Amino acid sequence: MLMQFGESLVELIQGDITQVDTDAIVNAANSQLAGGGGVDGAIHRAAGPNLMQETKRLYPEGCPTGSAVATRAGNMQMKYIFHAVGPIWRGGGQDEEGQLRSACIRCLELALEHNCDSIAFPAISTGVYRFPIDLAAQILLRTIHQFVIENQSPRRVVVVLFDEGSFGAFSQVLESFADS
Ligand code: AR6
Repeated sequence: MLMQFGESLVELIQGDITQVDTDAIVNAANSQLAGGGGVDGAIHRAAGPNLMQETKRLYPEGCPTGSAVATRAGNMQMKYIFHAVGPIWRGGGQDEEGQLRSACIRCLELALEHNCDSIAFPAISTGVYRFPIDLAAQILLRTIHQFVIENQSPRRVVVVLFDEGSFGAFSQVLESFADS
């Protein structure tokens, strides 16, 4: 599914983010940047052990929740990985929405800083961290919309959904942009 946001094209696909052809991909990391399962595990497996070495060297203190840091992409074809730390869902009263938004904004800023014309996001926080998928879709897509309208960049934003349910939730939210 495709939609034009100003000068930028936003694309939803179902698949594996390690296989996309964008300049940068976003990882759903933890604040220790310690690696783990889910999309983080898949990215580290595809990138190889150099990724963990580089991450530890550049960011020994990790990365705060609601932010993101950049590394190269090891054995993968993209230029960068932006390691975003989304919030753990604790019911919504602990600024989880604001933290998801700021992690997403930081990734888009990193794309600008590193001259990336294209970036791919996974559904940050919606796996192990249990953020509700519909709310996550609204936050991610609204944040992307606002950022690309204001900055005319990145020109291509791909959101990669791993499973059919997530793809359906994001598709519904993206469709609602067509009516607004
Ligand atoms: N490509 C795209 N999306 C994927 C892939 C993939 N290869 N694999 C899983 N997903 P999660 P979180 C989807 O749990 O909730 C890790 O252990 C998945 O289906 O990966 O932010 C980290 O180290 C879900 O929709 O990330 C942290 O400790 C989405 O990616 C913690 O989990 C996010 O699920 C972060 O939890």
